[in-house]
Amino acid sequence: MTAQPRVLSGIQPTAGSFQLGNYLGAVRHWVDLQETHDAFYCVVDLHSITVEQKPDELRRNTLLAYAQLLAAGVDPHRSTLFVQSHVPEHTQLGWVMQCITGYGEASRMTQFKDKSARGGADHSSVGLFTYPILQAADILVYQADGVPVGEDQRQHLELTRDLAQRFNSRYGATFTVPKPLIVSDTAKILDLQDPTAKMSKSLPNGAVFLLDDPKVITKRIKSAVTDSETEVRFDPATKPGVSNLLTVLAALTGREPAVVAADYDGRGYGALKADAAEAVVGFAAPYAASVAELVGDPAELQRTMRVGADKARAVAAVTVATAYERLGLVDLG
Ligand code: AQP
Repeated sequence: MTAQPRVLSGIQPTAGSFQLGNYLGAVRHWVDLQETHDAFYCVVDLHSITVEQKPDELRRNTLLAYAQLLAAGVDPHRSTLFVQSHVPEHTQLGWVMQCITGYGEASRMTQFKDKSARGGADHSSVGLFTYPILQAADILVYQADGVPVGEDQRQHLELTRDLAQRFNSRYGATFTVPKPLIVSDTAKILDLQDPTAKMSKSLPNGAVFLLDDPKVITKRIKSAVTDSETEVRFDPATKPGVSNLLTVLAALTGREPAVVAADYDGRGYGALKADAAEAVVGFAAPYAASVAELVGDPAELQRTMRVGADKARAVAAVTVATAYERLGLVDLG
């Protein structure tokens, strides 16, 4: 039997709940990828501290993020599901990667420019600046073959590939050079109040949080910004708000947005919003119940986390030892 290709992905515990875009754009695909890949999934808590977090909230959000991945269908027996800070090899390799990254190269990362613009560059941490380099280490430390990427992460994966190739050519073949994994129908979900921006945990006004009360979710979707026309049509360029609702409803019902649009011929935006809200709540309500059950048993959750961390470390430690040896760092024997 040939080994399955390895895939790596992570999610930040930057809020008490995932938003709808995290699920439709990433996590639901992670669940499917378990069928065909040796999957490594992590809650990237070290990435989340690149912006200030309150310690109690971070602890709670990390447990909730881990529980949400389980509730969404990540199977800890099939996949390696862990918390990034439980595997110190990420930061060990992260330092090595920083040392082979050019300052100018790091400066070109557009996500830093976007995220630092929100709070002002003077208030941004060096960690936010070097975030993509730690992300490269996250991937390379597991020798991942593929990384499921949305458009927003493409540049970071390119950096990861460059760093892997640079290390390999300087010190000998050490890292698998990962490829972008193009997942079909990866939906990019837009902010409900500003459909020119992507939905984000850190922009809570326009986000649908999956662990919110169904009434809150419904209200959020019903007050989504649309446009001054009345025709329901899938046209992301000129009708981003309506198209976003169609994308959500289509993703949750396994159809194409343009096909979904045809159901609303002559019915208007109210009917579309009501159906989109019903579909989201139909998913979110049992999901939230399952998360509540999982966090209600912290000892079991911790046990599952420990198994995941041990499985991850077994792989990561080998990579770091090899990289250190290639670099010329002295081994204690
Ligand atoms: N709106 C979105 N549509 C589709 N996919 C999305 N993802 C995030 N938002 C959308 C995908 O979710 C995965 C995990 O994301 P993350 O939490 O690690 O970081 P992020 O992309 O920065 O997500 P957020 O929600 O916007 O978090 P904050 O506000 O903390 O930065 C990724 O695969 C991402 O593509």
